[in-house]
Amino acid sequence: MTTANYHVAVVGATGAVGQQMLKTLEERDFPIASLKLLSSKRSAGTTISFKGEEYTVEEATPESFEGVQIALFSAGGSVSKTLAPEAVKRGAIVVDNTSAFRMDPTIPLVVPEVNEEDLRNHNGIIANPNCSTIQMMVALEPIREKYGLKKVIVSTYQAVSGAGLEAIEEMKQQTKDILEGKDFTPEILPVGGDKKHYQIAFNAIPQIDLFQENGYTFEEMKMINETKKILHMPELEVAATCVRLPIETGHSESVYIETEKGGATVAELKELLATSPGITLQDDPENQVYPMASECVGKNDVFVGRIRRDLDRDNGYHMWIVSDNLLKGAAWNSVQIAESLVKLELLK
Ligand code: L14
Repeated sequence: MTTANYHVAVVGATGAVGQQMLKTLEERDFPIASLKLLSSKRSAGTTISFKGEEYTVEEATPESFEGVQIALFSAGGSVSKTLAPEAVKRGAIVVDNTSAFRMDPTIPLVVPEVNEEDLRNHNGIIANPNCSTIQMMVALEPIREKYGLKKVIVSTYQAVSGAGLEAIEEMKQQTKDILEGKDFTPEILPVGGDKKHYQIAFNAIPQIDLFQENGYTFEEMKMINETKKILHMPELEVAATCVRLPIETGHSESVYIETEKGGATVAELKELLATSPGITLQDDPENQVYPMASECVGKNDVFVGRIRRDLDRDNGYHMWIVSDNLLKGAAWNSVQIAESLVKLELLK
């Protein structure tokens, strides 16, 4: 391990993910020589405290990245598209938490527990996968490695914080308005940029991100395509249905898989997952032990439970996978990538 300290920038520092990035950098005691907090013009001027010091958030411009060695981006796809190449031009490595570069074949898409070695092929930008994809990858990789994987069918139960601080506010205000019998007008969810908006309080909305021509949403296609890329399995059969629930933070997933080799018992899968990196097994039906969104908030691990053998197929399994979408789904995975870059001596 080197003992160097690094010049770090966080782009989108005032956002839901940016705030968790700062908290995570602090907690992990990432070796920081200097820290720049950047944002859109709108949030510039805000002050944020980090390790007891006050920082003023500056508007991100190409020149902001002079002297920066590692930049964590989470300010939306268009900011990443324009500014990430500018940061790289100035010598920084970018860890990008948007969908801007994830499917670019020249850019590694990394979950450190799964494909850390892909970092070695980077050209300046590293993509952080979608939150729902990340937690599923951590749980499935040990099973893929030992038993092979043929098919994955996932349905998600996603929290609103992935859509940002304004979406959280909308859910809370709506809940209050409904309980008080007041009128309200949905303005953000399911997707800020789409034509219609629907009630999220006391509801379940089967749309996350925009619809694609094939009838799947972009969030569903992200899960499908990113899974194949991270596992290096273009032939893997994957289907996804992504649903938004009125939960502030913590994504849950009902996942059905078919393994290549059949016959593993539930006890064997439990033992495997309990001893795999980044996973906490919570699976004891007799004592009503299973993962829940409300319990995962603030924790870095992926929680797995409800593991059952399919009743009709001896290579089919069902499970419930839960994680904090702002941490392992975003901020922690990004900081973990930064730690991996240091460990692999890829950060100059
Ligand atoms: O692809 O609305 O990084 O919850 C993650 C969360 C996009 C939208 C991504 C949401 C996103 C999303």
